Amino acid sequence: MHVILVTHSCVYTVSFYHLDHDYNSSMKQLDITSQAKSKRSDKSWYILSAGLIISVTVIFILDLQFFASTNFIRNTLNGKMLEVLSAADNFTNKFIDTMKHKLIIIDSDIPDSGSEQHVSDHFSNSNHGNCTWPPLNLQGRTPLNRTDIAIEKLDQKYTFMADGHYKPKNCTAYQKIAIVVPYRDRQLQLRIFLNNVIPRIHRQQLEFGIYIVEQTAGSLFNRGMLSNIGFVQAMKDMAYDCVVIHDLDILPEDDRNFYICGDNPIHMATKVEKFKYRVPYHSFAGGISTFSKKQYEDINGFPNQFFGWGGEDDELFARIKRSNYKMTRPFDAHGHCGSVQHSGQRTGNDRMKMLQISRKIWKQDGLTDLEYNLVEKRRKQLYVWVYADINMAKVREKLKKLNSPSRK
Ligand code: BGN
Repeated sequence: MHVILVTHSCVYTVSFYHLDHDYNSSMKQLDITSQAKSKRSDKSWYILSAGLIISVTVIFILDLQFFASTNFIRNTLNGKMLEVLSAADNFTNKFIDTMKHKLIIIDSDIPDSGSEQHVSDHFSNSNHGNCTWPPLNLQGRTPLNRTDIAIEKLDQKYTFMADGHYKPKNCTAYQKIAIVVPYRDRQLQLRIFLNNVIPRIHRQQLEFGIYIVEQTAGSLFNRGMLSNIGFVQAMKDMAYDCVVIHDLDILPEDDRNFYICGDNPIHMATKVEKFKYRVPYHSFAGGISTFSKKQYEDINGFPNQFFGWGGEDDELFARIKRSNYKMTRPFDAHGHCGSVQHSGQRTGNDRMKMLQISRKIWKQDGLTDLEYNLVEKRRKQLYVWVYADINMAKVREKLKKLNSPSRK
């Protein structure tokens, strides 16, 4: 952090000095009078000091923001001080805006070392549309809207959507995005999801389709498999550039956290409210993550074998690494996500064991062996409802074969 700050300060000072130096040399070439020269060199001190003052102020504000993010200080500060810090946070957000093309690559070989290992430009795919990018009407960080609004009212609010799809009218979007949401029995959260996510992606001027992938009653909830089903069903509809696997209850609070794909998968749910706006652990890949079609196919999608809560996102992170991708995260200040409370899910009791087995069978367990029964696919105004039946006994039967000693 401080290396960056000191570099900043040097760059400012040196550039101010150079500005002045260039000015002086051009004056020399014009052969101006010595009086004018001495006036100019007096001025150079002003410019140099101004440079230093600006640098020190920027360092101070960035430092405030840095200290605000450390637990110790956060826990010991009272409300007043937090107000000051949040003002500093806002200032930094604006300052950091100039860096919005950057993502941070997580180096999973260095656990718990913080995420700021490398900064990469993720826009190398040149096949972009002609809508202004980055979009001009972003609102930065705004709180979630938690009001429960009836679906009919939401339909009236978002008339720009039809058949669960939106396409900018006057330009071609930067990317076409499929939002895939594994779902079961959470109608209130669904309405809040739609009322927050739709306007945010709309402001990002992206073309998008929303797929709510619901699992029939019977088997334990399988987030991984529902994600794979959503991926397949979305790609059947059109050539999406990017698929976003999105939890229903984790919602971005910042427009600058873009629903897009890059050269590497992107983990968008960096700082989630329910984890006190901190990354819960270094390789956390849950909540919201984005993949280009190729990336999702290269990692063989999510595992199908994780039934019940937990573990499938850890296996996802491992797949990304095994496929020589690096998970990336939005710039620190942009990754805030709110969470919408709901009652707990049944945990997957064998998830530790599954994580072990998956290391060996991941190439056979995922998109490549996906089997399900599509009960219904219905296009509503705000989303495509995919209703799928997953037969746990049958899926687990496959695991026995994949994991049999003769195949090791
Ligand atoms: C982890 C879960 C993740 C979950 C995060 C955050 C497991 C695997 C066994 C260690 N992983 O503990 O799936 O996203 O918590 O809630 O349970």
